[in-house]
Amino acid sequence: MNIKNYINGQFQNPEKDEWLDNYCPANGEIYGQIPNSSKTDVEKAYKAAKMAFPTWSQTTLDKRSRILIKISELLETNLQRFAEAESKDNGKPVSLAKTIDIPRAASNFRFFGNAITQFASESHESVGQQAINFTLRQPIGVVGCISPWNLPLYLFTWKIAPALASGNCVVAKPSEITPMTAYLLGEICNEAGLPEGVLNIVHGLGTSTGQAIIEHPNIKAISFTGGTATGAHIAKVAAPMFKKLSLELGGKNPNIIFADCDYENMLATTVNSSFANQGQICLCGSRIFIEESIYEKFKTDFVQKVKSLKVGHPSDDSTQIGALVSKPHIEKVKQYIQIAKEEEGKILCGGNSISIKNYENGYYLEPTVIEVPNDECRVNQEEIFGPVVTIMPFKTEEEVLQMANKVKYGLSATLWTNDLKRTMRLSNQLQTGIVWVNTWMMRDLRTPFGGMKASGVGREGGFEALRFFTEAKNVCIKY
Ligand code: TXE
Repeated sequence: MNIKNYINGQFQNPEKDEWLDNYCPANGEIYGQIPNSSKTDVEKAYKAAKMAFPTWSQTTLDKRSRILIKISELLETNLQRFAEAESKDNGKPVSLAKTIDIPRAASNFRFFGNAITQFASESHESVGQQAINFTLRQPIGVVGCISPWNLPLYLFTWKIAPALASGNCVVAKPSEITPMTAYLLGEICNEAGLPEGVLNIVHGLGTSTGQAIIEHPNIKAISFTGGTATGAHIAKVAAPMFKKLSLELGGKNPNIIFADCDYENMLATTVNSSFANQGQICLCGSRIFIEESIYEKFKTDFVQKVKSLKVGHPSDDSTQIGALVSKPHIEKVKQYIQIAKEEEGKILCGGNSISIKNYENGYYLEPTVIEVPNDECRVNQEEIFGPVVTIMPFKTEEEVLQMANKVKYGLSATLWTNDLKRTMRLSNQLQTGIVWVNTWMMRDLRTPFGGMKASGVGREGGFEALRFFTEAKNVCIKY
């Protein structure tokens, strides 16, 4: 199935008629083409957004909210269709897309449709000076949203929904590897009555289409989720143009397990936090540190559970691990397994590609557990972003804290303990934007989401996102 750009409410071919192949990771076959949009297409999208801005930014909050909630409802009505499309494009199990990705995309629109009706700005009375200040929170204008392939519609809408709710018009680009659900979203936006030009979706490579968005002099804010190297490049391009930037980048998150934890709950959640979505979530706990006294027990139980995970075709209901997203990506992940061996890591289970009957060319990999000799080896420091985790024991709280913080990333950390004082000490000292205690990936959309260090700049979620997508203007009135 071929897809098109969505510009000014219409589906359009790219001006230069350049196309990219779209692969199905489950069988390795090309199943459609997508535009590789040029600067000209991005300019068209920008112009449509600019034209739409005066009216959309003056549309009442009630009306904006109703339209966003309508989009949310339509996504729910089309759950099966969207989940199948997401799975076909990305390789994730349909069951996962149906329970996580698409419901969350719907929640993003519902949440920000509601949040904008509760968003308020500050006022400051200058006591003794007969003056009052108040803050106007005004939409920025035309903003750019660029998203990755791991949670395609989920992350695409996580940016678009707050941008639209706060009155901006958007030029958005999904990952060229997983463009399908973003394409389908255009149809839903028309059906929900989103005025033309308010949201424009252009498809293509990061280096052509994405580059044209970040370089555009009048696209004044960029919200990006993706790799750290790309984030650094975007920052370099955007900084001299003084664009507002929100960057959600990679992670290499510690999962710290103390002997006093609720063991069964920890074990089940750790399997999930290691391998959900084939380990392709920036929040996956890919470095597992276990307190020495339970290390051997954990090792045996964990490996046994991981070995029983079913790798299979994404549309098979019993599949727990689907296909990785692309051929280059599975090659990259396999290279890390090789590096682990060279670094004297011990492969406790997994490590090999899997051939699934009738889908022999799909990108399937066994979930892999590596026992590492130290925390400084490459597989423990670099983001692999696949179904691969490392495990190693620790002796003391101080030691594990030091290892947890000794990476360039700082997105999230998971802590398993029932000791409240320890929870507080570590939560204070972990250098991450998110700390989960006795749980993983439990999300409340009102909370600030994002990372420190090489994991990014800024926070998304709740009012943080609405603040990002607005300019604060202070008005001071002397009376
Ligand atoms: O991401 P890219 P890639 C990590 C993960 C992965 C690595 C690289 O480790 O192996 O990043 O993945 C667009 N101007 N994460 O190469 O390239 C691109 O088209 C503007 C973590 O697939 O960063 C896509 O839409 N845009 C991550 C988006 O950026 C550009 C999720 C992300 O692609 C661009 C995915 C440019 N010059 C990968 N170049 C997470 N944090 O969740 C690329 N893009």
